[in-house]
Amino acid sequence: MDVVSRAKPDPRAFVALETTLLLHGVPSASALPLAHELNEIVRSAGVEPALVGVVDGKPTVGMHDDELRTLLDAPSVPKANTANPGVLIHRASHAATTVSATMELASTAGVRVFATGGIGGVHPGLAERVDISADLAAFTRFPVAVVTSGTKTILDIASTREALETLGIPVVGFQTDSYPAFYLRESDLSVDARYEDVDELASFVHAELVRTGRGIVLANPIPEADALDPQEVGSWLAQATQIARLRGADGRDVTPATLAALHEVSGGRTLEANLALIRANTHLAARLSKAMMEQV
Ligand code: PSU
Ligand code: MN
Repeated sequence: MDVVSRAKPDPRAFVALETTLLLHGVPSASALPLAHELNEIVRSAGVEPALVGVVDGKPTVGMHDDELRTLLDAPSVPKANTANPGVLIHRASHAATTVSATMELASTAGVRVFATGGIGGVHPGLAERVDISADLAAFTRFPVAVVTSGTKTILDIASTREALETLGIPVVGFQTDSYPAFYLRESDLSVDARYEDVDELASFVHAELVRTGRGIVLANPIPEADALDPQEVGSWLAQATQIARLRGADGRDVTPATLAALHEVSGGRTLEANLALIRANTHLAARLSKAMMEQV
């Protein structure tokens, strides 16, 4: 694939960041400050950020600030998983890339580490049919380690964990035995292995990417101080799911609509937690990328 890659000269010195969480996951006022903050977090660890998205039909790894502003100012930017970037590129459209499409573009550019908030997964049935994120299959195809606070609490986390298992995707926990549940540090599900320090993790990630040529889920629990109360999350989620359904959210809109409704009914508490976990994941991804560079 032809990608505009600015992750040069050494793509291993870059950490990929995605545009969907900026354009569809947080309120528009939070997007630019968050992007700048994430860039700083990555740079302070001694590596470089590479924001991934599609600008005027050009798949881009390492978007400039003015390109991000162009997307933020556009009236609406389609969300792209691995199914639709081709059409959007062909039509010279912009696109915000989800985890799956970001993994594809990052791996094409040779970037090996990527930070997001929470990967997609199996939805609990907002519609009366199965809805499984394209993120899961992307791990079987693209050699990128994705730092994530587990699976978004809006999803069926147990079924998502099973799907990861079925697809044979390695799920490793950073300083945790439990598969994290986004706003919550723990679920009653486990990871395949626990790593205690970044150097040890870097050595495993490098070896595994080389061994398989496929992706890795690096589960990093939300910082303790930012984790939310499970009971509160449960009641907000019931309301938010209702609201998203009433608003007619369907297909690719389900995740953004549910997140937005949650931010509303929680009076911004879920947004604060979401921002905190994205920052923490970005910090870990940057440290990991730095450690991987130093090992080879
Ligand atoms: N993490 C967040 N907020 C988000 C996402 C991740 O904290 O909005 C995005 C990612 O782009 C992920 C997408 O790939 O949600 C999943 O969407 P879907 O369920 O439609 O696959
Ligand atoms: Mn879906």
